[in-house]
Amino acid sequence: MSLHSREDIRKAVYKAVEDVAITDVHTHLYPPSFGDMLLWGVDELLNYHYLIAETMRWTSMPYEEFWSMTKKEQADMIWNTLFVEHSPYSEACRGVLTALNKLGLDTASRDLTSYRGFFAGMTVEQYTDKVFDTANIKAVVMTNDPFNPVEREKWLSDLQDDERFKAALRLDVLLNSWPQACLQLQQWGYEVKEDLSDMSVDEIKRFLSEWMDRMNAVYMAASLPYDFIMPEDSDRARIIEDCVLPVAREKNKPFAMMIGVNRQVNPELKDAGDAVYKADINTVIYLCSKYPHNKFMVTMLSRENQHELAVAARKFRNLMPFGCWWFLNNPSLVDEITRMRAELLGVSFIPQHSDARVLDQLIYKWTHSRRIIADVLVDKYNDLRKTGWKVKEAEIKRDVESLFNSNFWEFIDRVL
Ligand code: RAT
Ligand code: ZN
Repeated sequence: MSLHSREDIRKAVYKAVEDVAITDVHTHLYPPSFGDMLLWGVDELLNYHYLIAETMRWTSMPYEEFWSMTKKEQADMIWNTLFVEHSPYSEACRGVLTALNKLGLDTASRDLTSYRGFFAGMTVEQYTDKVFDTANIKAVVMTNDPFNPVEREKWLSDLQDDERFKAALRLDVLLNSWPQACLQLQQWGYEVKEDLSDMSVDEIKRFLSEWMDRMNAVYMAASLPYDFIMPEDSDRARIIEDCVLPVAREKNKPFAMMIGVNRQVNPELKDAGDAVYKADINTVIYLCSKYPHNKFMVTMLSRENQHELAVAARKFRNLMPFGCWWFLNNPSLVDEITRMRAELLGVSFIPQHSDARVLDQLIYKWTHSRRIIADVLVDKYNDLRKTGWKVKEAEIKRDVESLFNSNFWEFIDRVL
């Protein structure tokens, strides 16, 4: 059926975006079988590091004092500071309210105790089903760190499989702290030396290959600083070129690079202490052009890098830009970045990931993102309509499915 007015298009786009079952390509979630590693419930929602940073702006309490409080006390303080004493319209605050509202709780009551009661009455398994259902999510990709001792034990034990949770092998320790990773690998029996001899390179490849298989990982990933430069004479560059990329190619899986963090500008804030600075797109260009048979998923943290990343993706079919990451996951920036990507790349990108650290965040991050992306698409299809092109409902559905789900899976499976 073709659509003859902006209003017809709006309805069709909103419906397609509402109905599409999403693959969320980057989160920090785990299945219920990972026990305490899966965070959920209102106290965790309030203790999100985005909200901790916002709370600390209002107090002169020493940071250690905040960290020594119980999780419930911290949540109380965050609630009072950001929701009671001031209006909660920052994106991270609004998100808490969207999640509670979609779960059927009365946000008008402002009654934190009653919200706590709601979560206390549910098992994590029931709640996981409810969140996937409410947010209409098909699958989420986790962040799986083999150097985290708690996580490592989970993978070495007899895990129950949950098809909704896909693994991604996270390599931050290997790439950003090689001496520490080297010691750890030695303790696990890999014959590696700090000087990265040929034997060490083979052993790192063995480690990567074993863990890709053990996790059945859909990609390898790392968060990289703003001064990540390649080519470069460094341990990180050598490990990427000699170990990560050969294994990624052999397994035909992407290497996901999340570039632009300015780490721990305020260490007292812990997870909330990282900032952003613009990175060098030429590093991405170097990798994509030197390794045309490797696939790269890339998200960059600085707003300044977004245009050049989209242009780079026009040049390299082995480059898939994804998501509006962390400080970019705000309505005004998601709108701007999605519009620009649509204009430069058409349908061939992954507009968003949630980065959810707390299960409940899937609900709000996707409610907010679906709406903004839908509004961009309405404008784009309406522009097409004005040229005389027949805008068809089935084709809108097809494109929406690509953006929110299948572009990722096709990229994962594609052989270059
Ligand atoms: O977005 C975040 O929550 C950050 O703290 C990071 O986890 C970032 O997304 C990352 O994956 O390194
Ligand atoms: Zn993340």
